[in-house]
Amino acid sequence: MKIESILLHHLRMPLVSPFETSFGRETDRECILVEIHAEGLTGYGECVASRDPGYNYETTGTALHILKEFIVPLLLGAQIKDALDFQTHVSSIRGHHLAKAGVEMAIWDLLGKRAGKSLRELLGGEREKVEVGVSIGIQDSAQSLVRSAADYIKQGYARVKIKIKPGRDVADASAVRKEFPKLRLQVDANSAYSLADAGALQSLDELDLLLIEQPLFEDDIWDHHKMQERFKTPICLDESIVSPRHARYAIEMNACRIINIKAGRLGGLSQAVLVHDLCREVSMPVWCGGMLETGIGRASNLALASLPNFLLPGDISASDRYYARDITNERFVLNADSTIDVPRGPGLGVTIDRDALKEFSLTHLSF
Ligand code: OSB
Ligand code: MG
Repeated sequence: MKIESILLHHLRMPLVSPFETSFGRETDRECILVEIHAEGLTGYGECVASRDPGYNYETTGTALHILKEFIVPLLLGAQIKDALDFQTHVSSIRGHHLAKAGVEMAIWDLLGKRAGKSLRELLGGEREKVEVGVSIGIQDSAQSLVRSAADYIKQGYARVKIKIKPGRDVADASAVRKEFPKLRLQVDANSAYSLADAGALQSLDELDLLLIEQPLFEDDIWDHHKMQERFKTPICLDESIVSPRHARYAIEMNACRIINIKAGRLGGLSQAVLVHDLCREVSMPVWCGGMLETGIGRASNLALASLPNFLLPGDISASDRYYARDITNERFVLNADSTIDVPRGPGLGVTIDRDALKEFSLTHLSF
């Protein structure tokens, strides 16, 4: 399909409550909404870069630069057959996966709209609803963390992830475990430890956690292997898995037993499916991570998480966990069984609320 025009909307949206991780505290979330026009259709994609380079080296600033100067010129007027063809078009650009993934998502939305098929159908997803959990940021104290977890559990979340950092790890996780002995509980360190200080985490191994997510450096695989040898709890890699090749390295090195899949970090949904398939071949479960997405990215995550090897609940909470007002007309709600329905309409299956888009736009560029 021929790419006729592209719009980039730089957005800033207030979060319902601040989100604190080992790399910082966010009260608003920035992202870039990619809008592509082709064959009389409009496709949307979300670039999940944030304002600061705390999770990933990309930011909304670098993504706008790479999109404007490099990706858009390669695409305008080009014939793009599918997502892999898009990857070929941008293969001269090293890295910048979050920027590429935002565009790839818009292309999937267009392909689905043209074919009259949902993204779930296009990707080969099998489930009509997917199991989800909630990711809770670092709170002021272990007591307030327990209160927050209790509140989400009351809302129906059957799996809870808590963020940890040095000094706020074992005691926080133990407090939640003590209050909820049977809860499906996991922790995420976002690369806050080195192998030398990972000893501080040893007692996490007695808390019956589902997994310990990305304890060590964001680009490390080998030290995670050494850490996994010392822990019976599965290590799960997030930041380190930036391509299907890195997933293969982690599998071959026994660096983890579970992988968190984020299409943004991997450079697009096509790459996320490749990692899914690779893990499935070796019976390694995966789950869908989150980046505090708007309704656009959330629709994409739900479709992705409907693939068969997504065997653990995703970080895909209901819209009201993140935003009082979203940029999609549709809002995602939690079902009583801790699931969220996968959209059924063509493409992403959601529509844009233009007034909300205007309210949250810092700038927009059109090409
Ligand atoms: O590491 O999984 C992470 C949010 C921003 C950046 C990194 C991460 C997260 C989350 C939130 O944990 C997951 C969500 O969207 O609910
Ligand atoms: Mg993570």
